[in-house]
Amino acid sequence: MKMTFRWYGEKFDSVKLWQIRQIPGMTGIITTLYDTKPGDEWDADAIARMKKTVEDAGLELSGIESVNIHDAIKVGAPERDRYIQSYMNTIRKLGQADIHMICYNFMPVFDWTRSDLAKMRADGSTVLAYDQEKIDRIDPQRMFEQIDTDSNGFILPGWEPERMAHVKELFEMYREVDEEKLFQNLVYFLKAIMPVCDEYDVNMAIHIDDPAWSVFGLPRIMKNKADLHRLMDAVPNPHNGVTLCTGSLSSNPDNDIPDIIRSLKGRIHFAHVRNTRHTGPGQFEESAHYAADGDLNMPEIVRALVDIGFAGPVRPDHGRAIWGEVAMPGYGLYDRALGSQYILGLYDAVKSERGREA
Ligand code: DNO
Repeated sequence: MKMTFRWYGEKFDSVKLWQIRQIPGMTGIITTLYDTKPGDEWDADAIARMKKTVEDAGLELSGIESVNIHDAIKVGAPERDRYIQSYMNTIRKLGQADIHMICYNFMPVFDWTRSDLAKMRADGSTVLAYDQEKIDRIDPQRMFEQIDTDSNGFILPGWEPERMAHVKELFEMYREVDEEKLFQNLVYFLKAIMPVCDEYDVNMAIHIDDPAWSVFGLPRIMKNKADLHRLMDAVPNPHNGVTLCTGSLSSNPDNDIPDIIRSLKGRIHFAHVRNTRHTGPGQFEESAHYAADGDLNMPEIVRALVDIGFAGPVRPDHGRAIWGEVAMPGYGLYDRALGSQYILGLYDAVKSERGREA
């Protein structure tokens, strides 16, 4: 596995590439053209500049998170073919630039959802948290306003103000879309783009729904092992794969993450590794990556990734806000740097164990 760090670009991120470079074992960057909107066709020069910036800092551009999908594709609107065409053009340009992994999600309206962006812990650090009861009491438009106000002046991924200005219309678009329709629209999209992915060897890696259940009555289709396998089987091309996000899967404690990892051998193209702590039914908070700080069996998760021979990019996922850092919630430097070292420590331990067994 290759250790990577998510970075939003010079204009949008408080973290600098030179800082990321100094994290031991860090080889790559996961980034995006953060000022593109879902549906935009990416510009080849902008891709080249983004890549050069990363490489000039001594790092590799290991993949894109995300090339977001236009809602017309998700709802199966008549204009979807036009948007699929422009998505294919973007894939082509990324492939030509030697970028071979795209993370995306197929969640309606909202990307990930949290009720709290800065929940205070006993140690004075703050974390992202989710409480279904709070979500049930809030109107989606208010939810966006709250997220926008609490995000330290940063635009959060998937919560672009331009889209959120139309929350009501977006909900309207999804009125007739149930889980089955959404799934069929995803399959339609993937079948259409697979020939370009084959030609340019680009891996598509769908992100798990976060949290892994329906929010605001909207359909969610990437929630568990069965959902993932249904999609892998519906489009059996190896370029159709998964972003194995441990935090999102763990929102539902019934998900056995090491088992899911082992069952997806060859189809995991990207891994987000983080830990969460359940505080009640439908309630969790993100914790430090260190296993004992949360509920996840982190050593077993890393062991499962080694077992399936996972060689793709992995990144520490959301970190706590610590040491007074002001950053995009979840995306500061310090705790993610700590997280990466913990994951690498587990990885080294598993590898050396294996060496002794061999
Ligand atoms: C949140 C992220 C998501 C993720 C997208 C992938 O912090 O995990 O925004 O990047 O769902 O498209």
